[in-house]
Amino acid sequence: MCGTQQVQLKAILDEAGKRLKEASAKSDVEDIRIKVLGKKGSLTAILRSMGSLPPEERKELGRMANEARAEIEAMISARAEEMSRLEQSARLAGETIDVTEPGVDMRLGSRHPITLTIDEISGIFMGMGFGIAEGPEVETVFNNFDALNAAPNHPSRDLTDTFYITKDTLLRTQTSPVQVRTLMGQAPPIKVISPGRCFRADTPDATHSPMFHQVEGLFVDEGVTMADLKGTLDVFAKRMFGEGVTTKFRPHFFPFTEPSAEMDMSCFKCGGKGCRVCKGSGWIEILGCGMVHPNVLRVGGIDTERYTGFAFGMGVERIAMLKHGIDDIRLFYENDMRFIEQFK
Ligand code: 2U9
Repeated sequence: MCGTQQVQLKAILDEAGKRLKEASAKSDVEDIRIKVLGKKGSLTAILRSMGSLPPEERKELGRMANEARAEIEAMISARAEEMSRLEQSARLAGETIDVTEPGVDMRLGSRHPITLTIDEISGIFMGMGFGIAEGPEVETVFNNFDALNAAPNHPSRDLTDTFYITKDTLLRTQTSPVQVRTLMGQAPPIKVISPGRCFRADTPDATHSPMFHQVEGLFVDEGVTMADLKGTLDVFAKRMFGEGVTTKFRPHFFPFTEPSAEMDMSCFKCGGKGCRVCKGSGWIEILGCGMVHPNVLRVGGIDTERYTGFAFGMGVERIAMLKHGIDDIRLFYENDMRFIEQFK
């Protein structure tokens, strides 16, 4: 009986040693501990079976079993420690960062050519003392038409030309209502430009879009004359298109200004000789302007005997198209990065 158990003890010891060597994770080591030393383990079974042995044999086998147990426990804890070390170094190797690897390429965007053009125009007028005024894109019919001296039957008021929201509100057709708000909200001197988005019921083609941008300007003070208007807008044309350009003014009609004019500049491409850009004429029309109509000044409660003012308006897309040689307005709204990125 005792001999058999001694053989079994040796087998358990050898088996435990072999399996511990083969273990590849800490959990394998724990499995071996349970199978040998656990409640139902193989060594525990031998210790339990000793009760039936005569006292001499029991003592001898007990000593051997305890030695085997101590040996197995030592093997287990040595192997468990080794496994911990191996697992930790494997984890650290997995977490290693290669600081020499190239970083992730961050794609930088660029400002839209319309934004760049508005910024450039604004910068020029700010340099001449103009502030920037902004206002809502949904406006009242009063601010958009009535306050600007537009006759009740003016064609731009038509349902087919303007996007109405209700009978009394609409998408602004120009940024003038921003200056109406400024006129009604503050006393002269007033010197502002209003850049922003405008809307007209136009069918899109190479030169028309139902959504477009304008920069308008307004200067009201004592003694403001047509000479101030011409000087200011001539400086603008030179700063925007080159010091070599000259300007001329042709009479025109707007309900909100009197007298009114359109300003042409000499062609910045050919110097006035005539080319594709100026369509052979040597001149390019760039904006509309005029002396603010007294009826409009009166809406702002301004004393028209004491104050006068000039105003102007330009289409941002047109300026950008001229400056960069763009032949189709729709390119601005397609968001093709190959187009937009050229204007950084
Ligand atoms: C107030 C008084 C007067 C703004 C002006 C123009 C002339 C003009 C057009 C240019 C091209 C519109 O985008 S476009 O089609 N605008 O020619 N705008 S004077 O006059 C004002 C504005 C506000 C209170």
